[in-house]
Parts: sequence; C-alpha cells; structure tokens
Amino acid sequence: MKKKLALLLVTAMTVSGLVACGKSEAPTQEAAAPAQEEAQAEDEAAVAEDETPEQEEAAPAADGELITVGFAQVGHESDWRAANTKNYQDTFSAENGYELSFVDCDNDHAVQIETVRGFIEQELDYICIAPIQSAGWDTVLQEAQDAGIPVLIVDRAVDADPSLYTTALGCDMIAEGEAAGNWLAEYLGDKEANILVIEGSVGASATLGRTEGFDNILSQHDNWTKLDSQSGDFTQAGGQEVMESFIKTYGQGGFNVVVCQNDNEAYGAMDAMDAAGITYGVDGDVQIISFDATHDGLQYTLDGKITCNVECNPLQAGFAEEVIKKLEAGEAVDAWTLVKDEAFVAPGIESQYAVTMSQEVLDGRAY
Ligand code: GYE
Repeated sequence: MKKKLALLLVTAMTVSGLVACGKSEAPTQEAAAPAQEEAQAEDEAAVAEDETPEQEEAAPAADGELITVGFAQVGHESDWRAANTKNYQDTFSAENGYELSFVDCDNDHAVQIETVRGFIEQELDYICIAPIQSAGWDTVLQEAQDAGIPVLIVDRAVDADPSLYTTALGCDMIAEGEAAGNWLAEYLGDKEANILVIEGSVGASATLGRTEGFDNILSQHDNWTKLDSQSGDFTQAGGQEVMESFIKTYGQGGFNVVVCQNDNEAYGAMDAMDAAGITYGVDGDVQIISFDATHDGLQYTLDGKITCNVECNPLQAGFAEEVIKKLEAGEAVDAWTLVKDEAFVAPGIESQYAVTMSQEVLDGRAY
C-alpha cells in the first residue's frame, strides 16, 4: 500500500468535509489484498503486503498493518447520512485495524467518480461507494476491477453489471415505498387521497426505489391522485422550498397527503405548512409520510406530526466490515446483503405494516 501517496492524494482533493483517518494499532492478521473476484465473489486470493507504512502514521504492531479502506460517501445532506458516516468512521477505526480514507463527495457525481479513481491510484485494499446516482458507474468500476481492488456498493445501488463489483448492501428501497403505500391504503380505507411527493435527490436509487414502490400501490387505488412530485434533494431546505411551491399551486385544502422521501425534507415541509397555517399530523388536515425514521423523525412520529415513518437503518458499516473480513479470510461473500428495516406509526394507530410509536420504542433506538 502506498500510504504516503494515499495521504497526499486524499489531502489534495478539494472536497468539502474530507477526513482522512490516521492509523495506530494493527489488526491481528497481516493485511492482505484479495484478488478481484467475479459476481459471486468466489476464489479470492490473499496476497500478503510487504510494504511498511510511512512515517507520519503510527507504527503498525508487529503482527500486521492496517487494512486500507476508501469510502466515497454521498455527502452530508441529511441526519441519516450523518449517522451513516459516523458509523463507518467508528467501525473502520485504527483501533479496529483499518485506515479509512473518507471522502464527502458533496452530492456531486463527478467528484465521486474522481474520488474512486483516487482510491484506485492509491492502491487501497478495499473501496466502498455509496452511489449518489445509480447510473454512470461502468467505466470506473471496470478500472477498479482491472486494478484488482474489491468494491463494495453500499447504501444505494448502481445499475451497472454486478460482475463489475464485489458485493452490494443496503435497504430495499422499493419495499420501503410499498410499505408506505400499504400503510396509507390501510389508514385511509375508502377515502380519497390527493398526494404531493417531495422526492429525494434525482437519479439516486433511494429516490427511484421509494417512488417505484409507492407508485406500485398508488396504481391499485383509483381514488388516489398524485398531484405533483418534485425533488427536495433529501435536504430540509429543499423540502421547505418544494412544499412552499406546492402550497402556492395547490392551496390549503387541495391536498391531504404529503410523502417526503426522507425526514429532513419532512421537517422543511412542516415549516412551510406551519407558515401557511396548514394543519398536519394525526389531528390535522394533511397526513405526512416520511422515510428514514431517524431519532428526530421518530420523535415527530411519537408527537403525531409525522403519521407514518418508514425506516432505513443507517448503521450499515458492520455489514461492510463483515464482507471485508470474509474477503481477508479468502471466503466467498454474498452478492447482496439486505439491511432490514420496519415502519412506525403515530400513537393511536394500529397497523399490520408498522409499529405503533411509544416513548419506549424511541428510547430503545440506537440512532
Ligand atoms: O434516506 C436520505 C439520505 O441513501 C438511504 O440518503 C439513503 C438516503 C436517506 O440522504 O436521508
């Protein structure tokens, strides 16, 4: 591993929020660079490293050196993302035997591609990518494969051929969208729905999947109308802006359901409705559906402001570490690991699709 080069390259990148974690203790086993495997990740060959790390990093323990992992993270758009980033930084720590090169790609696809190219040049042992958008990955994935670096596609999906990467892990976004739709159908019964959708970032698999899943259920209901859908970019400011424009167009009383594709967008939408005097929540005129089920999002659900909140668990780094450990041991890994999630509804609502919120449920949450 070219540690010094790695540090220089990472430091040179003009990407906001960049953090390169240092190294300290070494793992118990010698770091190894497994050969790139095919889709089912079979036949990885462990190749012992013989280089020693550079001086500005803590010396490795006698029994090995740190495993280098690059993480091309989406950005810092949401509370979900912050929890996900922290989870990766905690998991891939020097204490645990890793040197993590973390890059916040600030929601810019071109930056993310170049970040991955940088990781390849640095000859890191593993590359994790949380893809900002699902399209446009073939070339750089081929480059990583040619360099023999295993790639883990994490959180969101890519539409590239699975033979171009080692494994993928994350939540099932289509199932999340369907859960939201199924809950709404159960909740409304025969009532009409005039629905506004604040989508996530354009081209992200989280956006595409949640939209597809919800639309699958929508198409089964003749008295549901999707009035409009616009991207709020998974941010609070974006959610507020889109909601303000929806309110101008459709007016008070013109809609009774707002689907926000993440919690931060829901906070922005609530601000916009507050300002316009529109009531929402279980006792209001508008029912809000949100996704993520972060701590604050579930607090709003407990308070009856967000009626249904579909979880996406951001604590995914352990799954990535599991894969890397298997590859280090020369074992096959699954092509896909599902991170399970569930949905939550406001107190007073009973649902076959969701857990009814209580203080106890909120207190028991890790994020
Ligand atoms: O829902 C949103 C974040 O990819 C599942 O990205 C993730 C989404 C999450 O910005 O809050």
